[in-house]
Amino acid sequence: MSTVIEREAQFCAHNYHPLPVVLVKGEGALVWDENGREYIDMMSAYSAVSHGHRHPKIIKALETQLSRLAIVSRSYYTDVLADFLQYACELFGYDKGLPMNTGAEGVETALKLARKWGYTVKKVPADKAEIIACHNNFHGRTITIVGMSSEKQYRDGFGPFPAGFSMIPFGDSAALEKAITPNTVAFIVEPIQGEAGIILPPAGYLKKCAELCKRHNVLLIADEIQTGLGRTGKRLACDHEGVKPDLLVLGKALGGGVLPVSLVLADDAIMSVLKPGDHGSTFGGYALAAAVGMAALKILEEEKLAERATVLGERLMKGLKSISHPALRDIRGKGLMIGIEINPDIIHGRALAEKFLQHGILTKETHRVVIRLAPPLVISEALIDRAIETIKKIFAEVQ
Ligand code: IF1
Repeated sequence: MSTVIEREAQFCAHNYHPLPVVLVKGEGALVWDENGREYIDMMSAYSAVSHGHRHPKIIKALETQLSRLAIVSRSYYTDVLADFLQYACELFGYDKGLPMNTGAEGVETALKLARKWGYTVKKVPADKAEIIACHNNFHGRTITIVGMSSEKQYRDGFGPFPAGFSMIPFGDSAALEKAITPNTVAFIVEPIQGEAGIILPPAGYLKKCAELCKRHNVLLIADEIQTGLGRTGKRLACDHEGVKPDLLVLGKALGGGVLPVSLVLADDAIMSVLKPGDHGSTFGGYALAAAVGMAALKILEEEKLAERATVLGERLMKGLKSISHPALRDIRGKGLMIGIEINPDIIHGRALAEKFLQHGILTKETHRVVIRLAPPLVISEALIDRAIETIKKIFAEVQ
């Protein structure tokens, strides 16, 4: 009788290389495998589970809505979408939101809005709109988005790519100024680069980029799909610099750890370029998503998840920085978005992630040399301390 792992390997495309564990239950910051073994989740499904696994208020909102209506499509109104979008617009200070599902769909929506705004408002010549992105960005996996990626593996075999995209070094505002042309309609950036290995830009970088975008009539698109919703210790990572992007893209944790929910927020000057039928999605803004998205935002505020990320992030960072080991190259991050960079000559990221697993911690390496630590923002101090003690033990074992 083949195991679950063997059958997933047989019937699922091999587009991932999962760690050797079969997870069956989650609660808060803990998950359990098929043998009943407990793990501290320090990955939160790539920051989609900031509210913790199966947050009671998320489950309640989902079950309540599910008992009434799941989806009718945006061909009709429902009694929950306006509540969700009004709450989001008032919370983040925008006129309107365009609801989608995955982060990539949110990014694609922002790119389309920027291009159409470029042609109808900025009067860029037809099909000449240019969008600037950063080297080592990660904005999703669609052909357009990997077309503006510098990561070879994300592009190989998927060309040709759409025109109208250029890339500049992350963290260098002078490079942005040089790259802007009269046809530039937008600059898209992650306030902290996640997949690239938790890369923080120099202080003031985002503010400088916002000023340059304003000066050159270029839209600033902030991809806060991973950094947003409290993860870095503020409601949005842009809040650390008081930057208000023209287009704000949210995702991951907006789905409360149960559904894919993404959202693009903008003011009417931009949103009004879209007419009925210009853009859409079967599930975008459906009743379940609106109910869960509303609950996710309310919990963010009521349980002060951003403040928790600051306090618990400092505790975790302090504990990690007390570890000294030749394999440790750098420990960096903001709030509860932390990366441990290691020397791959001593131990590879994957091997270290497997050691973490053996010691009861779920995490994942990125680019072989960074272990990402991003637990649910609801994690307790006790579990943070247990994770620190465990990580100390792990490094004590690494030769
Ligand atoms: C994979 C990365 C994390 C994202 C940002 C948009 C998206 C993501 C800043 C797209 C998604 C996920 C995708 C997942 C692995 C994971 C990841 F390593 F790929 F980059 F988290 F760091 N913007 N990130 O981080 O959102 O369409 O996935 O909902 O593709 O392997 P999505």
